[in-house]
Amino acid sequence: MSTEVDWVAEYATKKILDEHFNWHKTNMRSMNSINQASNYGLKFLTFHRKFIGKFDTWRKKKNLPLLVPWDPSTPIPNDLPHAPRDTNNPYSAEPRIARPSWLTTRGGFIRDSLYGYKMLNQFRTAAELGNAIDYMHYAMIPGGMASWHALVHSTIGGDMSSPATAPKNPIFWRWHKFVDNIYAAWLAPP
Ligand SMILES: [Cu+2]
Repeated sequence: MSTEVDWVAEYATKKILDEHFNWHKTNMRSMNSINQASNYGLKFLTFHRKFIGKFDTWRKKKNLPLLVPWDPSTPIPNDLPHAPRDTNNPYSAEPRIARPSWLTTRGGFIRDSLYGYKMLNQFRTAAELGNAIDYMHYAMIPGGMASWHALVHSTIGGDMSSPATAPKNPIFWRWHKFVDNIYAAWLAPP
């Protein structure tokens, strides 16, 4: 019986990995302050939507179930083993990878660090939403924190820590499905 791991292994060819790597190479996240007005976030959301959508098209043709989202506050499902990976329970290693309240319709007390918004429907454009999800990784700035998107990737580690290899790890696809569902919720508020 084939599993999700087999489907990803078959689908994530060098061509697919290169497509993802080249996109990230040509669309560099800009610095925090510049990012506030940048269109990067829109491109980030639309590229990844198309990228995972093509995988679903492939799956549909083979009569396989479509991608389901993975919530980073839950352990990586047991049916998705993959090496190399630093942890199968990234949330216990780094609780800040949970979906921030500013990415929910209900909202909360914490503000996103680019615009200061407290809930999903405060984002005025998809560009703002994408920028807030994936602003520049600030490893090099004292006290700075990686964007939510980058933090999930780096906490899982291994293949997930580089855009050249991330799509090899089956959790990549479910993680990006989760991000895409947030984008969908912003596009069509309930
Ligand atoms: Cu990516």
